[in-house]
Amino acid sequence: MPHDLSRSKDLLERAARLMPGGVNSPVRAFKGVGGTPPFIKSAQGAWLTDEDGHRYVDYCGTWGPAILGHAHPQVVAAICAAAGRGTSFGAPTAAEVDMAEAVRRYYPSIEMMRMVSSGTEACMSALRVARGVTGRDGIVKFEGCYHGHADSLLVKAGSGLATFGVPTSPGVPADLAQHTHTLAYNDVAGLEALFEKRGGELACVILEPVCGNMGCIPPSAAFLEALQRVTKAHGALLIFDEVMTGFRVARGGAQQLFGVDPDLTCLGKVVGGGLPVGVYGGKAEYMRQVSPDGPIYQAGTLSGNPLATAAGLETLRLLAEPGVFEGAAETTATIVEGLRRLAAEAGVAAQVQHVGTMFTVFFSDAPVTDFATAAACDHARFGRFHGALLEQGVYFPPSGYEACFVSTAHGPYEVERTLDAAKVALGA
Ligand code: KE4
Repeated sequence: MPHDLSRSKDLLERAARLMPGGVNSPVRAFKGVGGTPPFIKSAQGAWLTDEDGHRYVDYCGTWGPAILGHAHPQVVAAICAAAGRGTSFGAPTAAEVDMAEAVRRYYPSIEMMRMVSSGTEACMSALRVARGVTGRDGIVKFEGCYHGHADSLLVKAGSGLATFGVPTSPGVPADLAQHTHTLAYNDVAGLEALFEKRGGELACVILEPVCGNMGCIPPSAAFLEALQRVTKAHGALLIFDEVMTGFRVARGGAQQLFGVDPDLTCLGKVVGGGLPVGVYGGKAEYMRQVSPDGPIYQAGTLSGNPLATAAGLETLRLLAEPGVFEGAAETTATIVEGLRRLAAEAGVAAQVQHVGTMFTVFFSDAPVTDFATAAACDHARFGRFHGALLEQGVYFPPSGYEACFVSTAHGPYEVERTLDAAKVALGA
């Protein structure tokens, strides 16, 4: 008996008259899995509550930020205290210095940085720095990787676009898109050939160092080695888009996990503790080219906003405590092992791929290593799996091209509820 979503249905009808798809970000519309998206009324710890009173163990984690769970009391208190001192000044604050010093401690490669208000802004600005310092227009990205919706990056983007099967977005000027070269993730030969042919034109390579926007896909060691080698050999910058992987695959992100020293890094999500924050930064020689020190322009009214900075600072402070991240990573491993066991027992072809506190269930009989193999998975089955989980109070991200996120608030009870629901949903 499908659970009653009357209030959500009514709200969706009203919303759809005023917002495309009735949502403020496409993937929230559930087009990738079907059905009515529950409108969420509140969230606490690992749990969501929708407008019809249904509760769900949450694995969307607001797409990554909620690593401490929802409405963590100390994060909420920090936001409230900041709000009482004023929500925005448009002037420098001590908290921004504290935030930059905290980010630097976690990411030694980020010698200098700039705070912005979203991952899109961070990636867009990092591209501009790479193009500005090299004087080159060409960029390289990988099919299925998503770096926000800046024009140059909406070329075979993953995530929402992949769900809609739209390889490029209308509205992106062709003479801009031509500068974006798209390769297959983990394609070492393709990367080497492109640089052999066009190395002198390429400003940078940008990638998700562990993919999350076509599901959770780790890089091969050979791919990571080639990325560092060819960018250095041809004077192009290596940009790690760690908006999702930052503080998720390790406290210090994929660059800590894999021992890579990228030229530029983008952060978002966790770094803002659920409020709008992005960060881009890297080697000082490059970042000193950014206005007002240098000629590369970038600005933002709410950049370094006191509330977002307070939420981010408190999140990073709590995450630094020994055992906090490790606990969420251990919980993730327990869930992943349980899902693998249940799929095997049910005779279901599934790859459960995970790194740190993020994982994806791919319905495929072979490991998923790039966009082509992600697209070849049984996404109709994922839609049935997702719907059956939702009916039983477990909320996975509404697309087979996304990653599930585990928080420090997920405990044994949430794991038990999740695996019990998955046992049923694997038969859907
Ligand atoms: P935002 O502009 O959405 O803050 O960040 C863009 C972005 C950049 N880089 C990576 C690796 C990202 O994952 C994202 C955004 N992630 C998606 C989830 N796949 C956000 C969810 C959505 O689009 O609604």
